[in-house]
Amino acid sequence: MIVLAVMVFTLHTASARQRAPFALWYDKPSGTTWENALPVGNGRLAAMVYGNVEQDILQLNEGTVWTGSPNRNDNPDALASLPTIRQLIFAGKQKEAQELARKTMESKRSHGQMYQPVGNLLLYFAGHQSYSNYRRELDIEQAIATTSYTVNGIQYKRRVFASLPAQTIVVQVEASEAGQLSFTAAFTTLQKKAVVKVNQHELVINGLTAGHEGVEGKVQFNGIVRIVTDGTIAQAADTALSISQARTATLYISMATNFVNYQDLSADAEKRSRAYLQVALQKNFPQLLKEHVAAYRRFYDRVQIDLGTTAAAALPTDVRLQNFATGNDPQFAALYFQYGRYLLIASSQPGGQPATLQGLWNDKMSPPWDSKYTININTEMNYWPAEKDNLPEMHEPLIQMVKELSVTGQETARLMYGARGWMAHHNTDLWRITGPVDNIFWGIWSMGGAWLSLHLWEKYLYNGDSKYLAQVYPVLKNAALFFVDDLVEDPQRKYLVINPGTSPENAPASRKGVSFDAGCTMDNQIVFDMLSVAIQAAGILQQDAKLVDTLRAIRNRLPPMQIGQYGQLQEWIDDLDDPRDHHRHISHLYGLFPSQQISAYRTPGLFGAANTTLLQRGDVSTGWSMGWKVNWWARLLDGNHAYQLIQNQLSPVGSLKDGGGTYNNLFDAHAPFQIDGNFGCTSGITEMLMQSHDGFIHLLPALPTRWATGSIKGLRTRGGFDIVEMSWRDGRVTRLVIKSKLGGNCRIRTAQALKGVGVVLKSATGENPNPLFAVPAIAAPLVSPKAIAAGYTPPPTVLYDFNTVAGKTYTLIP
Ligand code: FUC
Repeated sequence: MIVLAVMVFTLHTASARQRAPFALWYDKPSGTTWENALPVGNGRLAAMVYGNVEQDILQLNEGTVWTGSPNRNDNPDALASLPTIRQLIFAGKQKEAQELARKTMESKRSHGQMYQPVGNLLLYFAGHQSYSNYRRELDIEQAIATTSYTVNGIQYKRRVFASLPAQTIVVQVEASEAGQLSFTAAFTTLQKKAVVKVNQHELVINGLTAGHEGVEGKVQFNGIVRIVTDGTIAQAADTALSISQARTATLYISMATNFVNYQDLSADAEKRSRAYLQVALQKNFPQLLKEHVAAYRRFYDRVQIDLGTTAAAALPTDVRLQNFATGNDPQFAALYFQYGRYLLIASSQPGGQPATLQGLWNDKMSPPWDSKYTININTEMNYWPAEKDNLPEMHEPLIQMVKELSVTGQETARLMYGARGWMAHHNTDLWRITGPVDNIFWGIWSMGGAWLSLHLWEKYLYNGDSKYLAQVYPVLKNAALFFVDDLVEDPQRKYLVINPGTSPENAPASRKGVSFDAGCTMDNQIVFDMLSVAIQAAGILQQDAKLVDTLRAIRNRLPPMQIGQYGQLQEWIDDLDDPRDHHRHISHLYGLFPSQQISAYRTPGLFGAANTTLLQRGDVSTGWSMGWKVNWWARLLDGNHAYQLIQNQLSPVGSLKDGGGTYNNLFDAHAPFQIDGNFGCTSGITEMLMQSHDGFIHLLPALPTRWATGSIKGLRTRGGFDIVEMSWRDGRVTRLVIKSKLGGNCRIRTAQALKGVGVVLKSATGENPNPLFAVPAIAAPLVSPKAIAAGYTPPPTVLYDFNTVAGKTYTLIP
């Protein structure tokens, strides 16, 4: 153990000069650009490290510093007007329905509260105007941000990390010679109701967040920066400390609030913050560093990826970003993949809040879309990598939020829709609001609760843990129960539909500005999945047999997916799609990803239609939309098109016409910064290499020519298997090592012949009997007479099956 710890430490010291293969690094400071700064975080505390030489900035966040206080935002007038709204929509008067809903359904209270920063820690280094040997980096193998440079022959180094075990952000500033380190530390904040003071060797901030949209601000927050040094400390101003004649100084940054949960603000912020600080102060910098690196690596080290390395990998990160779309830098994609895993570990930890639109990193008092939770795609996207990229613990804050929404959303279901169960509209926040948010065009969408609930089920498909399933079952059941009461019969077609519904944020070209409709494709798909999941979960747990019969009967009456006049998958129940529509939301392709309703092997017609739709919508778009497209092209088994999207997404912001891209710190750009695209693309890269949604583990389903040779270790699959190792050369698997965690049969799809080492592979057909690969049967698609979509014939593959024993590892070779 001790030997290992020493090794880790020396390795790190070496990496300050020689770059770690998985690091972001730059030869210039960030200046004043936040999107140049480097993020660290422990799921609760976060800092953006600018690495400026003379005046460094650490912009600080704590995950529960939000405006407002416990509140609800339902509109109680909705229920009385619902029958009229429904009738108008069925009568083709969508516009009138929407206008009525503007009065009766739109929230007259909060449209969501804002996630806000605590403040900035500023470090002034007098006399450091001219420097040499400058370098700043974020080593994502160890989660440490380092800035180093030389002034007058003295080397200076600053290291910053956000420690999970110590619950503090730790900064170490050092000079290569004794007595040569002098700087001033100050705390600033944009918060209006905050006071900064100096308390001996500490800077202390205490504040109260603001009110917003009529909801009083009641979050009290505290931050303490304690400085420990071998030099001298003196008060420099009302709000600043100066350190002089030192060799090193360690800054312990502690932050906390009075937030206990979405309905309880009874904690003592300063007491909490001091308690964290006291624990951290027991340890010195090397001890804190060692335990931080060990805690981080427990998650990070589970997955390793190698897509090949070219000379381009030696260049600074911003230069690699400039060159990526036109060059050959496969390691950059691997770095971006691991950066997604880094960001999830840093922004989402058990006991904390889920990653917001900006993860845990926000410097603005009024951030874009409040930096809250947009649950009609963005929040779900944040968690796509969690299970498959071996970070299931990071999924927990989302699961906890869904459990809480299943409580607050009951009142919304009852009050606004007269329904049992629970629901949420298209946004939520720290207070778990479930009423509609924003203008009526966007806000009336009833699927937020159900889509999020499907994450709870997805976790089960990976862990096979029926105790866990029993614990989350009430959430799943009640999300389905909402639909039992809320679906209504379409008088003409006789289907059961959601009315009013929308295809998120889009409207047919013929009904500009009117999103309201009934039986929208994505609504049908999510209802289908939610009912299927509740049916399967009830079956496994042997509960609610009568309800299951009801759910089955309802599911049989949902509208099937339809193929329209341009060969496209229809977005609406009528064939209204415009093939020139390039809208960033392509919600009806939910059925292709993340859902498994559209499959190359089970539904070739729909698969062809999905392909047509995606071609019509085009490639370049906002960052998160491009991230989703990487997953879609992977599911469409087109690795080179998926790679094209990665090239688009990893283009410098401003270089794509009408699109997002990537900032120098590799944050995804909507633009502005939104972290969803980072996570979406990480998920997409995984889907290119391995998929497990369709009743089998598909090896290299969408490998681009650029990644002909490589390996990946540590991915997880549905069914309870770990891909211990998958190596490939010239596009063909050379070795697959797979660990069975739960036993049961394992089914593999591959484009080549494989044989088992000490295990006999049978060729397989039909449904996979392993219940953790459960793929619900779906209704046959409706193909309109005018449809031009050709069915799709997938490239030839073989399907193998073998029995496994829990805990055993199996090797397959060509
Ligand atoms: C949805 C998207 C926007 C943005 C916002 C946060 O409204 O349509 O593009 O991502 O969420």
